[in-house]
Amino acid sequence: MLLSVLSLWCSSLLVSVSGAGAPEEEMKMEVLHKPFICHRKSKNGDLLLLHHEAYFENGTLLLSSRTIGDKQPVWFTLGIREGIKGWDLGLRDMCAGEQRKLVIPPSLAYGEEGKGKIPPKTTLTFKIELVEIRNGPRSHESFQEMDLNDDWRLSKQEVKEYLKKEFERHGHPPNDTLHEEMANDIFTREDKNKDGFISSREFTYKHDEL
Ligand SMILES: *[C@@H]1O[C@H](CO)[C@@H](O)[C@H](O)[C@H]1NC(C)=O
Ligand SMILES: *[C@@H]1O[C@H](CO)[C@@H](O)[C@H](O)[C@H]1NC(C)=O
Ligand SMILES: [Ca+2]
Ligand SMILES: [Ca+2]
Repeated sequence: MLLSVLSLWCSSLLVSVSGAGAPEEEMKMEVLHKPFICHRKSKNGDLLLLHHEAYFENGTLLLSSRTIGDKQPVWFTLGIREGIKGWDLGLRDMCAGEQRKLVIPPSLAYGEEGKGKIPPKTTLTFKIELVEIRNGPRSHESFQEMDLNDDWRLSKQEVKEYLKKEFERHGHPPNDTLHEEMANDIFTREDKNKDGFISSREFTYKHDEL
């Protein structure tokens, strides 16, 4: 009883949120498999390693990451419009090991024009398997890891420390001259207001893509 009331409430909410007119423009998401254990759920800024298959509405397979290129899953950064809008919306709060089906209308995919083999106004169905989630380079967690004195801004020294650690983690000997050069380069690009620090805001927002 409670459940049916809840789902009724949710679906009416959905309709009111999606707004006037075009209910056919809504994306449909279905969970095909939910793993038993879920340590964390995907959020914007995360790096997602995933397999994907895309189908046309008539059921024809458009492409599959399992058969193209090196047949490996691909990395995708969530929430920065790296791919189509439908992916940014449909791959949130997802667990590693989870499988989803997304039916994505053209407005959230390749639109009125289409692209390559995708005709104009195409609804695409994706089957996505999320293999792994990692902190994106622009994530809150990465910032906190770099901000050694917790003052919510990164000094050049903190950036150099981070570069040194990253080098060691990947088996390269640290190189002060090189880290200094890299840090200078990073500050030239990222320290927008030239106050000598990269603020959490300067760090988090990708400047061109949003
Ligand atoms: C299915 O639709 C796509 C896109 O419109 C088209 O390229 C493909 O030939 C169709 N396949 C069949 C079997 O009709
Ligand atoms: C350190 O980096 C500098 C600048 O890139 C380079 O010229 C130098 O050869 C490097 N030193 C070592 C020991 O790798
Ligand atoms: Ca700091
Ligand atoms: Ca700054």
